[in-house]
Amino acid sequence: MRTQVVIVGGGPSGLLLGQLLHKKGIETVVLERKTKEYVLGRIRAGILETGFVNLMREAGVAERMDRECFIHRGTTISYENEMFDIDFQKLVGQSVIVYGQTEVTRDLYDAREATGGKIIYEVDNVQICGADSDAPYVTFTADGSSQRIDCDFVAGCDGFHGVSRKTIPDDVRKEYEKVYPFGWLGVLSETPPVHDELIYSNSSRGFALCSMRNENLSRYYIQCTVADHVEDWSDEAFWEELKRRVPESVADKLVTGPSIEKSIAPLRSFVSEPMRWGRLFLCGDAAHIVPPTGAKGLNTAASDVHYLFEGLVQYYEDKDSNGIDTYSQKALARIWKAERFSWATTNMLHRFPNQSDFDLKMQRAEIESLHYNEAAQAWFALNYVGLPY
Ligand code: RFL
Ligand code: PHB
Repeated sequence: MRTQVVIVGGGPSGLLLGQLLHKKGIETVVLERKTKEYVLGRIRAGILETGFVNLMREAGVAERMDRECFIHRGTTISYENEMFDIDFQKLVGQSVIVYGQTEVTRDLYDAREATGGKIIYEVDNVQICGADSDAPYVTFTADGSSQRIDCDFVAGCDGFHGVSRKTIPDDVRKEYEKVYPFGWLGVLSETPPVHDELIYSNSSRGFALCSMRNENLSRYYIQCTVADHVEDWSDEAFWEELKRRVPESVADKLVTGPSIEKSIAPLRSFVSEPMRWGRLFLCGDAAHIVPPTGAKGLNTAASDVHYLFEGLVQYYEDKDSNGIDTYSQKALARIWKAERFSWATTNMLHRFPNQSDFDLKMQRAEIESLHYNEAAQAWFALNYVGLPY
């Protein structure tokens, strides 16, 4: 089999890239390790930047998103019983939207199926070969047989645990990593959200986040230890702990109910450089991870997709390789800023083991600076709504 671009990974990065390229008449094959149902079962991101929204529109897959999403003009931060709003619209003239990653992925799968784009599910033993030559190819097993696809380029969109990044030789690749000594325990419940904006809460018992998907679907998170297991947390224990970590006025309003999903995510900052090796390009979680505190993971994946899409179109339409040659540099410049923001918000809002009294005072001073200083709020807002591409 032959195609122009093999996309390894059928998560949001791979599917969005595939759809954008399809609109330009560039042929792709997507290889996905799991089933479609499995990918759609993962509950992840909720907040999308304008850049992401624009890419969905450009790909022609924004109709349901534009109809069903919720616009968020700002966000709320709390510390103990204090609460304040950061009004993005007023400060930087932009908003974000709430539209779940599950829905984004569903829309992208529907579009790919409607346009007859090829996706091969449940692939195994994916190997990217000849990426440093002019004739790359990908081998894998599917339906019990070994297969090979020859191509011009390979897009490695296979997430943090994929094979693409590891295809880049050790002496070329440099990885930067910070693992945090805690995780997030998340619950999805069919209850009305407790507040009209998201609440990011710093409390002496640890971080909490009140988020949502729609008027009757709430998403809550609490900081937990790395040793915690989902089975150790009954719904009742989760709600009790959440109530202790938000201001009393919020706890009093909280509507609880059975969880329909409960999971623990570890927190990590990670960047792998470079994001290109020959004809292989890394995109999204395959190249970088942020802790979810800044809501940047899927949004940085989207900026990679944007730069790679532009580069590939320039290559095919204008026979100009400048875009793909500068891909890694452009993508990384934006990613490091999102890494910094995610790391800084994580530091500001979580409790760390062995935090000294001095460390706690510093954290408090940082939150108060944000509370009472409009310039600090504008800086936060600029990063939260997303830096320009
Ligand atoms: P994904 O989603 O991991 O998809 C990769 C796909 O590749 C497949 N795969 C392979 N396929 C073929 N061969 C192989 N060898 C393969 N190995 C893996 C996998 O099965 C999968 O389908 O990566 P992608 O597409 O780069 O998308 C990244 C986003 O999923 C991720 O950054 C976000 O979910 C992060 N994130 C958030 N991002 C935001 O922008 N805003 C948020 O509000 C936000 N909240 C979150 C989050 C992530 C969370 N967790 C669980 C880590 C909240 C949480 C709790
Ligand atoms: C979510 O709704 O899942 C969510 C929202 C904001 C974040 C992280 C996760 O920062």
